[in-house]
Amino acid sequence: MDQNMIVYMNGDYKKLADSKVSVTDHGLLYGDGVFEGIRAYNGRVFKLDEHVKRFFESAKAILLTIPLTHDEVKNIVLETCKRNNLTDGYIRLVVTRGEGDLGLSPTKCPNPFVFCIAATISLYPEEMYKTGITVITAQQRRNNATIVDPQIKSLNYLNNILAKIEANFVGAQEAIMLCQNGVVAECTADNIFIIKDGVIYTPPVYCGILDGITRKTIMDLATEAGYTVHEREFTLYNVYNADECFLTGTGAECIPVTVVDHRTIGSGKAGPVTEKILELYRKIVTTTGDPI
Ligand code: PXG
Repeated sequence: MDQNMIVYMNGDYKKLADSKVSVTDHGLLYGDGVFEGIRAYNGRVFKLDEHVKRFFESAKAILLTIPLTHDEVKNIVLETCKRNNLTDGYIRLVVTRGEGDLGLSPTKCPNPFVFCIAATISLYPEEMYKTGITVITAQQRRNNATIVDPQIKSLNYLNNILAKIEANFVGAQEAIMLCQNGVVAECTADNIFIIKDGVIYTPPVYCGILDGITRKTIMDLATEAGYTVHEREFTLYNVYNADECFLTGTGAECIPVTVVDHRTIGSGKAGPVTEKILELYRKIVTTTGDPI
């Protein structure tokens, strides 16, 4: 990354080269913290309020008090983009428990550490939005919501990383993760949708998934466009026999899935509903959002 890039760190804007984190920060020692991944398109930050809201809600769930207001966090994101002349890119907003001693307890961490990076992200190549991607089902099950609720966008992503490694091993782009009871949950950094007989299905949040902002945006866009969208549990059988399947996420947008565990999905290329939804999504991301 460009070492001259400007990063927000607890009240200061510094060059990346000078933005150091202590080895005693509990974000590093224990994954104790939460984050957001946000996109900017065309000089605007997409769904900034929703991301900031989820940032505070994740922090509340882990009893971490962010020493800032919602509006202050919004301004940090916008200002970090501005200082990097960023019009299109990826923003990483993070709060860690801060520096502490070598024990687990956060009581020794008086100062949460907030930082924000505005940069770029490697995306799926454009042709994959036509050909679709290949996914496998991971052996690794998604964290159970009674252990660490996947609604918390925490700094501990090992559950997802282990599933991603399984996909990498076999040359697949993503991995479907199942809940403990075997129903489909989500992918490692994306929510999942299937389409059968013109109806759109996505697993409910109580299955133990991240309450994705792209997921919600796409459910709303699809409903407005006249599709029926159900939040309903389904199994791999339903994925294999779907007419279409796509994944949603801030990074992936709405990416078609055309092969799952060696089964071809639908026609084997991006289906008409997926293409329509991607078109609607690309329109809304480039025409709405908070100006930088
Ligand atoms: N599930 C999980 C587990 C995620 O991490 C999503 C679903 C989609 O959520 P949103 O709110 O983005 O629609 C995510 C999002 C990265 C990266 O660094 C990861 C995400 C988003 C952006 C970038 O790889 N995860």
